[in-house]
Amino acid sequence: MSKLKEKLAKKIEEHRPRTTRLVKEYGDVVVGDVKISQVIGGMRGVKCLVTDISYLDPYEGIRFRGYTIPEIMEKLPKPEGAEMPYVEGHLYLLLTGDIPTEEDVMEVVEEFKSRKKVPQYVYDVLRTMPRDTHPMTMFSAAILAMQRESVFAKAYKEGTANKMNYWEFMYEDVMNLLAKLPEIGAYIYRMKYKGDTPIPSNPDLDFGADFAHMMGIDKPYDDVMRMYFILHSDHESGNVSAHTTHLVASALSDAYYSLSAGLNGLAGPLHGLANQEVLRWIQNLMKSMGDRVPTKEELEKYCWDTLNSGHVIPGYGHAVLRKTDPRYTAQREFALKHLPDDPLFKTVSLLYEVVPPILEKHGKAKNPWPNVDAHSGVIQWYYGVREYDFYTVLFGIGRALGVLSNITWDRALGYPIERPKSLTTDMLEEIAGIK
Ligand code: CMX
Repeated sequence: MSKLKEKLAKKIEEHRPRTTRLVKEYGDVVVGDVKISQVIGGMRGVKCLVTDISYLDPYEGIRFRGYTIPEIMEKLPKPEGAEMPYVEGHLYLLLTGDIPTEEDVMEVVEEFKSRKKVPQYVYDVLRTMPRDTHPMTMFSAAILAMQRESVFAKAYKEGTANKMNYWEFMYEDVMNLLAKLPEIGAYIYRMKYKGDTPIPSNPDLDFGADFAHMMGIDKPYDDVMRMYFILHSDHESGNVSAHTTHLVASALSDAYYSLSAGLNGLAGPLHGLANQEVLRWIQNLMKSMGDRVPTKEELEKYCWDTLNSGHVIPGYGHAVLRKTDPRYTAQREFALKHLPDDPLFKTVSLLYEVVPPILEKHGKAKNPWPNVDAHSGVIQWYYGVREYDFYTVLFGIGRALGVLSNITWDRALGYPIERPKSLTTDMLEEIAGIK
């Protein structure tokens, strides 16, 4: 057993009595009321999920296992000469709750290396799809195609899996799957956009560096991607990709089925696809200006035109956050250091000044501030990844770290199949006293 798995086993043993006690002794304690507006309104704010992996405070933003983004960037071990931490160290933290030592991280790096070979049939599946298929469809299909590899599904079928050891099989699937995602993502990119010239994985490189290598992009893109994958990893359990992955896994579907489903949710324009939408939206504007940075007045007009035509301003607003997303801030700081004079970055910075007061005046969005997607595309664009349809795949590789850690813990803590109750409109009218 790997040291990470051993540590996880210990953490799970320690944690299980807490969950059992809450259910058995305090199961009837009321957590909160649910209003009709929440029942109809996408369950906003209803407290009905548990995760210890990340917590999203509306004003402070995300904390991973209790650590803010700046703390994560400072405390996690980094490769020599790198600005950003190992992605593998972040996974260690998400799974165990502990900051890993350099040695702990190197073990995960080695574990990934031993699991990263992608089966040939995955490439065959990708190659049979029409080349203009959206890269998120390809990414999700590749993951689903690998379901036959699931050790969880095999153990369940053979009867060796039970409620106490489900997590051990889930862990194996999770590690096998995560190790392969950079190669699948980069393969889709090079096949689709770079004249079908995939670059083989370099077995000596860590997660972020190997991804940059397979994309064919030089330093500091390895650091860009380490930052990117870490920032996008987890955002509590209620967002569409996390919740879907958790929900599907609650039926004891394995990690392949669950992640593929979660990614299909990430592919929606109100969720992960917003980073593609931001770039498309800004590019349309810049094209109409002859590729120059628009003035503040021009940007204001463009924002109002967007709103008045009934569309959202992509990259702004959030269901939970009520301030600038710290994931936006982290990327902005990187951009200020590495690409301060880039025209696209200048436009994004100008939008940061222009959009919040407009959304406030517009009076609909509860949060006028930028979210992570407002910034992600600009940095990719600067380093040469200009095919913005691909951006959500990058988000998906990062998001997999969080949602797969979560479903490992879901199985460890014996969370049951999810099944909220529906009401009819008649019933709601009766509750409201109007029927
Ligand atoms: N531009 C224009 N209108 C917006 C808006 C924006 N950026 N954000 C919210 N609104 C509108 C909503 O569409 C809604 O309008 P209606 O009452 O007409 O339906 C109203 O303001 C209230 O919405 P809200 O409670 O503030 O926001 P929600 O929790 O319903 O939705 C989100 C959150 C992110 C989907 C929404 O802010 C949005 O559509 N933003 C633009 C897309 C985006 O950036 N998505 C990425 C989010 C991060 C991620 O998941 O990746």
